[in-house]
Amino acid sequence: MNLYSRVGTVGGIILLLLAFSVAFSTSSCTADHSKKNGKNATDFILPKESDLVRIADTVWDVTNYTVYADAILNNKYHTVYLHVKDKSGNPINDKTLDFYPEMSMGRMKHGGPYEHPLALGNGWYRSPMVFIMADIPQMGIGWQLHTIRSHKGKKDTLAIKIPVTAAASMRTMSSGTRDDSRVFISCLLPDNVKQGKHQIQFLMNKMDGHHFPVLDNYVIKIRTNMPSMGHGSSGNIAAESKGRGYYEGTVNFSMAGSWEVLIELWKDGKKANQDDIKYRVQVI
Ligand SMILES: [Cu+2]
Repeated sequence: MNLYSRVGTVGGIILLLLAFSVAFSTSSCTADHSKKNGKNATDFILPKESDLVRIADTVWDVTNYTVYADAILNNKYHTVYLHVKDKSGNPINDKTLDFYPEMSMGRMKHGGPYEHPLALGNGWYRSPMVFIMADIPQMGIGWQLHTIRSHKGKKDTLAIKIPVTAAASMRTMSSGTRDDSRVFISCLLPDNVKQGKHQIQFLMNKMDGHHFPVLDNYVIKIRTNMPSMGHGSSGNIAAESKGRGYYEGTVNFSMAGSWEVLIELWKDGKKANQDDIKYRVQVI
């Protein structure tokens, strides 16, 4: 059974708490901050503010911090941006700036998959991240973006509240696996897509205490189903590793309507996922 698809039910929350209390008892993050590995020059293009959604705004130590994202934050994969300016509106480019997402659920805290931010220039920083659950009202602060600045060898952390609501269509699923225990598979497909063939991308991470290392050594097999009509489609191509935890394949929605994308995680020629993994897609 899939714990993370059942958040919202009391049973699901209790199971989640049990799972997290085991998983998050280890020490804090000491990850390597190698920020530019595997990046292309085109990765540094500045975002257009008008294309982004403003998520949060705060002032700290006479500096303005504004969080933006590709969309209103849901419990799924997002691209998150931070724009840092001084009081006069001048951009602040700080090579030491770092940030990471963390969810506080009362007595318990956990993170999610993310990459250390890439400094784009002009005060902009960008990181992909996966919110593995939505905020739960009445249970702790919820998700925050912890932003770290270093001055003269001293580190300061600013926690910026970033609301994360439940996705209309689940895009981040979890499953037990044979070799990597619990993994998270985020499908990057939007809720609605046009009829026809599409590239389909996934990000795959395992959960290792507070860390969510990427997994590159799987093949993600893809099948489709149209529940109302009892058929699938041909022309689906398994998603192969592209590095940094990303996979890319092809999915074919041969007509309009409600579809399911069913995936299997294969490793060393064997099916490795222990839970069913299914994404719902509305084809228009
Ligand atoms: Cu949580």
